[in-house]
Amino acid sequence: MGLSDHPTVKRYLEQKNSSSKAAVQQILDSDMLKKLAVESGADDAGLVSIDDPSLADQRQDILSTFPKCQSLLSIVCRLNRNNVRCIDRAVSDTEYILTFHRVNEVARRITATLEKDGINALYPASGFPMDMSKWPGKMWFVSHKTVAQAAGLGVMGLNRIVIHPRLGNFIVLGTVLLDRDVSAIDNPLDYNPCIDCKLCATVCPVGAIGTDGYFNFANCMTHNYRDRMGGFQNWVENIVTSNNIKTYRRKVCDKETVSMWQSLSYGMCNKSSYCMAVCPAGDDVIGEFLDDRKKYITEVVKPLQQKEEIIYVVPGTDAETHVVRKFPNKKTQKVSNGLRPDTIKNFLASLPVVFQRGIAKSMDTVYHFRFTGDEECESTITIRDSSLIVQNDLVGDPDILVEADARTWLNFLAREKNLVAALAQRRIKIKGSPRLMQSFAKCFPS
Ligand code: B12
Repeated sequence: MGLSDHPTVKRYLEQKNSSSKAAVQQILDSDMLKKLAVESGADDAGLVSIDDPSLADQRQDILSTFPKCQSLLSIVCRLNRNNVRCIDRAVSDTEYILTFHRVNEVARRITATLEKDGINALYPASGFPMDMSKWPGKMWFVSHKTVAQAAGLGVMGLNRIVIHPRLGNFIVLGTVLLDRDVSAIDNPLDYNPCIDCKLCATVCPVGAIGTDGYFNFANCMTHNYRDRMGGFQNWVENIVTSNNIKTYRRKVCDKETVSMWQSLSYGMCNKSSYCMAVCPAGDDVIGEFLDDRKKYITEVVKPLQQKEEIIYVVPGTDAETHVVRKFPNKKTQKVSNGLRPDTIKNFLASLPVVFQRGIAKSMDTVYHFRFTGDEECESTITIRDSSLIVQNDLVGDPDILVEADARTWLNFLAREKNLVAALAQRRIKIKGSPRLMQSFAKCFPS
């Protein structure tokens, strides 16, 4: 039997010639897509083109994963507020776990319906799984927040969470990538629903949210995601480096061991997410705050601030100082966040993520780095006025020049290679005061 006589091939050719297939739209009707999203369980939806300028920095990631992508359908699912705000984090975790699943289900339903109609679509997870082969770099190829903003579904507030004009920040986001253009795209909102009350900054136990809009990713992740990714890696290393049960128990208390079990078996749990819990923005949400602010603070904010709990911090971070200063009722536990670059490219990219601006307050130093061996590259790192600038190439006059064999440098960061030995072997060479190296290390603890 030749291929053209095969029953599947025959049916395909018959169908291809039939009128119904010929009617597949080349441009998708936007109202139809949004209706489909709502019928599939979304609370709101919006559309954006892959050519939208705000997606420029992720276009390549998206197209290398789904080369057919022409437009993106952003979807929003509501979170139940009282669960998110509940002092018992298990109650809030239940809401997060179920809503993240719901977004996946909604996106999957939309994708399946479109695929049945001959339209190619693809949905990435709302959160996890992500491409862990990219850890500790960017493991997601679609930033749902950026897509949602471009599609007019909200704007990132001071807490760096997208705030929907009606539902507030109590939303989980998803995206469906579509293989063709749509009849109408949406415009971004013309205002930010964030009311700049700064409650998110006052409630964050690790001080990750600055009142000036600064966000410390690593400090947030170290505490909130203690049971995931880097926190999990640190737990495994605690097991490996414990030669008996007493040592393990000194490093990890029983509560933490069972918490890890819970996250692994039931779904990811968060240690905080308080920034989302206290946000009063959004038409459906703001009433409680505006009607009686004192009551709102007493009922929503204070219980989270006053909660006695363990806060996970990397020693020497701004987070450690913050807990001691602002939350004497909370206890810090010193941990590693597991963020350990495996390439020089990752090392340079991770610097803004782990930078501790409070520690860098009095610094004014230009570092030149020249890497040789496995990865040859040059970079200028300027730490000045509590801020960090990472540039390619050697720019300006440095206060210190560090020349390092790339592999040796990464092993040193992973604490597998001693700096003194590396200096003696001339695998790392320093021209400048070694004190500046110490100050550098203090700005990027992990
Ligand atoms: C990475 C990530 C995090 C990181 C960084 C958060 C951040 N602000 O970017 C951490 C671990 C800290 C985090 C925490 C939380 N997250 Co989160 N997270 C993501 C993820 C995967 C990508 C975020 C993103 O788009 N960043 C890019 C741009 C838009 O943001 P940015 O602030 O400029 O980006 C910086 C960081 O991403 C950072 N960065 C780069 N590489 C790396 C690598 C690592 C390891 C880290 C930590 C950071 C980092 O550098 C970027 C440039 O400055 C998305 C899911 C997705 N696929 O989109 C969910 C998402 C943003 N998270 C979400 C939520 C709900 C949370 C939490 C409340 C925890 C929870 N309960 O799930 C907290 C809130 C913290 C906060 N105030 O932002 C929701 C937000 C929903 C909304 N309404 O906006 C999303 C959209 C998931 C979803 N499907 O809804 N998250």
